[in-house]
Amino acid sequence: IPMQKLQDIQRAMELLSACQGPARNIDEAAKHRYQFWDTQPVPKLNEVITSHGAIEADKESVRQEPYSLPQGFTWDTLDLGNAEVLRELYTLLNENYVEDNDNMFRFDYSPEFLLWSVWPVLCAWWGGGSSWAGLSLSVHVFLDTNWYLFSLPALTAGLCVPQAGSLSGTVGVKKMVEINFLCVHKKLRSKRVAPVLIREITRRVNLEGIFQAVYTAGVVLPKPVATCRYWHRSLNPRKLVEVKFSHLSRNMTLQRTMKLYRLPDVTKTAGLRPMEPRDIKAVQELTNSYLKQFHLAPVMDEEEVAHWFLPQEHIIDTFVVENASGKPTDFLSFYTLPSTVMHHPAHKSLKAAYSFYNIHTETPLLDLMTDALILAKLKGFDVFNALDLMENKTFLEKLKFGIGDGNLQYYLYNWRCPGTESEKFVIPRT
Ligand code: MYA
Repeated sequence: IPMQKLQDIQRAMELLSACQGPARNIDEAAKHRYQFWDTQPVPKLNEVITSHGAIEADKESVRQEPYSLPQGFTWDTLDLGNAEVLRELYTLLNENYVEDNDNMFRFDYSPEFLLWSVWPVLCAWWGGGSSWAGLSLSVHVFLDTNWYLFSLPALTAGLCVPQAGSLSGTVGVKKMVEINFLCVHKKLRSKRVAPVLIREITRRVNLEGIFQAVYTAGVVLPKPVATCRYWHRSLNPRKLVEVKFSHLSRNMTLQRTMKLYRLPDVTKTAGLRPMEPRDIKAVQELTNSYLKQFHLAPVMDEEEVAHWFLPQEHIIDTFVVENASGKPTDFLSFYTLPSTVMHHPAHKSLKAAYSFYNIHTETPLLDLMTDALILAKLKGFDVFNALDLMENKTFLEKLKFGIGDGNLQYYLYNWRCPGTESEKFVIPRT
């Protein structure tokens, strides 16, 4: 093939990759032109970072008017205390939110889970608790009728980030928001709507005097601060094979696979019991002191600990280990996030447990996580998922987790700091 032709093909492929949306890996990202992200206070992909700190100074004056939208669209503030509104948010996400690479499964966040997950907005900024006043930070757009198109709730996170100095040096606490649930209706994709949503949420967050954010994405944007990978532990191998979530390995029959993943019927750690309100203080102390060893981690007050960890059926499970003198010394937690099985005649839903925070001081982590698997199995989950962050790499293979096929990239908005390994990193997502 003549050289000119090769160059034309290469150029065409580059253009194609730019049109195909954001990059899924670093090689694609190197060729992608970030029309929007290049205008934002985030480090460039090829930037070598040795310093720590804000990329742009806190704004003294923030634009007061919302960003303009095409005709027929208006910004709307959701009252998630209204069951009907909550249902509409649920439907939007249920039909349009994140899918796996092969478009076989799509997250199916339950309405109750969404309330749990977007809660920090309510209390952290408005002290609103039951009044739901904080929901003005949820950004939605809808067309003439009540048809919701986009959502982008913001959550707060008091995040412990390394300040000036080395990553392992002195740490400071920076107040930032956590952004999640960015979603554009399938019919409106690739029309540059996402940048408008991101600009608007940034403006609203800035109005609250906050100028940093943390978020994750499956795609590569400028510039990840850490890269994590999901691992999956089969609990119900028959169903996982039937829905093609997993495949039988070579030389394995279904019977042998089921035997391989079999778990005991009872947990092994003495003193393991569901967390109760009387444990809040102890769980807070355990969490904050354990998390200090990591480069980037949240700092939680008692109210946040109560919210994130007190068990709620079909949302969050937390079990503490109580020692002989009645003191909680360790705990495990996992949340419930099913996925819709998109194309199977019989199975419509995959019940997945996601590892949340697992804090150990006296019980070996391996024992704690074995019990997490047993409990998840007893509760009818099909699969137990965990990221390879914190100390998770020490148990993933031993407990027969298999590696997943996509990375989860972690980002900081308007904060420059060197990247960190997943082991030094904590923020399991919901
Ligand atoms: S991650 C979950 C994201 N949601 C989904 O994957 C659900 C299914 N997909 C969709 O709904 C759409 O495809 C989305 C993009 C909405 C993702 N994060 O409108 P477009 C850039 C950030 O034409 P669409 C989560 O929720 C892309 O590179 N940017 O594209 C965390 C391009 O920019 P550039 C993304 O496909 C969200 C531009 O958008 C993402 O119709 C954190 C194209 O826009 C992504 N996941 O819509 C948000 N995907 O030209 C950032 C694509 O530069 C928060 N793009 O390449 C930042 C902090 C804000 C607060 C700051 C406060 C201080």
